[in-house]
Amino acid sequence: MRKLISDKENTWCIGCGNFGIFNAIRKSIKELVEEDHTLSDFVMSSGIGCHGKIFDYLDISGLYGLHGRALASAQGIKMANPQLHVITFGGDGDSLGEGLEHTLFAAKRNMDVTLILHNNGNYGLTTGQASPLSTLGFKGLSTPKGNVEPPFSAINLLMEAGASFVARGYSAKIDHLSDLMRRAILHKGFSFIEVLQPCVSYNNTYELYNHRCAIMDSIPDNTEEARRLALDTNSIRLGVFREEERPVYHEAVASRAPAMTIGQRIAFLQENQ
Ligand SMILES: Cc1ncc(C[n+]2csc(CCOP(=O)(O)OP(=O)(O)O)c2C)c(N)n1
Ligand code: SF4
Repeated sequence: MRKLISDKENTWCIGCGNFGIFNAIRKSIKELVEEDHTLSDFVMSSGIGCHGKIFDYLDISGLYGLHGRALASAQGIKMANPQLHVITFGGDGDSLGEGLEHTLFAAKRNMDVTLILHNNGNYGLTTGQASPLSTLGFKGLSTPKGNVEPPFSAINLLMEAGASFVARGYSAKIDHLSDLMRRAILHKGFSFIEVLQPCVSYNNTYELYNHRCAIMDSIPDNTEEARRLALDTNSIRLGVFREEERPVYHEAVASRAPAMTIGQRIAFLQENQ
């Protein structure tokens, strides 16, 4: 496990839910490496924000994206080398505000990458502005009298866009979250995990989640039932909402064009610059 921690100083606030996400992904990767993977099978991209600092702390290869553009980088990486498991870390502002279009289209085309959404319900790094997932009434720097916009349902939005694996975890339930991450990484197609992540400085939701989160025993029977469960705020469901197989983008593209090795691709790009 120690191998997966870089030597960079960690500046997340003490108690931040990002630590749980960090520990869960390390656990998933460690287990996969102990089975039949190597560390070089995994690559990450991240957005900009407190969540994005995971890029500095997690010792695997990757690319630090621009704000909202982490999935654009991830898709490029996957197209260039389909053998890799590409894991993207995004914030609720990053992936559903600045980068919403990349998120929806990656899900629509069933790009074979994983998006782990650190949902802390605000823009943490820039000190507490409202995000697309901030709750009604959320008080922060940009909404001192309370947020008047209802939030998106991240789960329902991604199901509607076409994500083939959709799940929700909680950063304080590390074993459960790590299992979800493992399933998401191994899933062939676009996999999305909304992680409920308390931000102790601007949106401390530990008490709410500790009381209301409930792990589902099984995947809902159909999309309608999944949607209904995803919206329940009294019993906040954790687990997999959808897991299905459908054609993935890089294979669909490859089936229409002769396959090229990475070397041939680079030569092709250089010749056609
Ligand atoms: C294009 C662009 N717009 C705005 C910013 C400023 N900015 C940096 S981080 C951030 C908010 C990040 O919020 P979120 O994605 O929810 O991540 P968190 O910090 O909460 O983990 C913003 C607005 C930026 N860096 N780039
Ligand atoms: S501001 Fe919030 S999200 Fe950012 S490190 Fe601190 S607790 Fe975590």
